[in-house]
Amino acid sequence: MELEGQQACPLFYTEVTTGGSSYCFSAPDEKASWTEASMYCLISGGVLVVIDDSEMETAVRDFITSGGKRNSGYWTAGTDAFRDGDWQWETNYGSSFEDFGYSNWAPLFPRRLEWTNCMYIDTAIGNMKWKDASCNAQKRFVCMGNTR
Ligand SMILES: [Ca+2]
Repeated sequence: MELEGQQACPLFYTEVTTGGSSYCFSAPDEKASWTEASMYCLISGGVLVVIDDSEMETAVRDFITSGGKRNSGYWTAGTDAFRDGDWQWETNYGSSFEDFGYSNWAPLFPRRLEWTNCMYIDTAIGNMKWKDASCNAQKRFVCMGNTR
């Protein structure tokens, strides 16, 4: 957590700079369902993380790794709850959705099952690939805040 300087991120968010871009991330030390995680991010002043490209994914990975929070899964804003197999990011505080422009699924994922509708980053495997799971599963999560 960065408390010095201009405080570029919301309170309790950490600024991560990768490739000239800055991001604000937060990962509470607890687990929640996907919907609970989304609400938690809203209340804390952010949203579940959206991964637009490989550079941003690197920033998310660096953040997770720097926290020493490996061997877990982290919810992102990715979901195919509306149409199975049609993966989208929840954006604008749940009011709109955008198609995945970039993805990094683990081999054999997503499984395209009606009951696995939320996307998480699996840190149990070293390269942090993406997987789908039941949205009711309890996982850690990464919130993204706006940089000021
Ligand atoms: Ca699904």
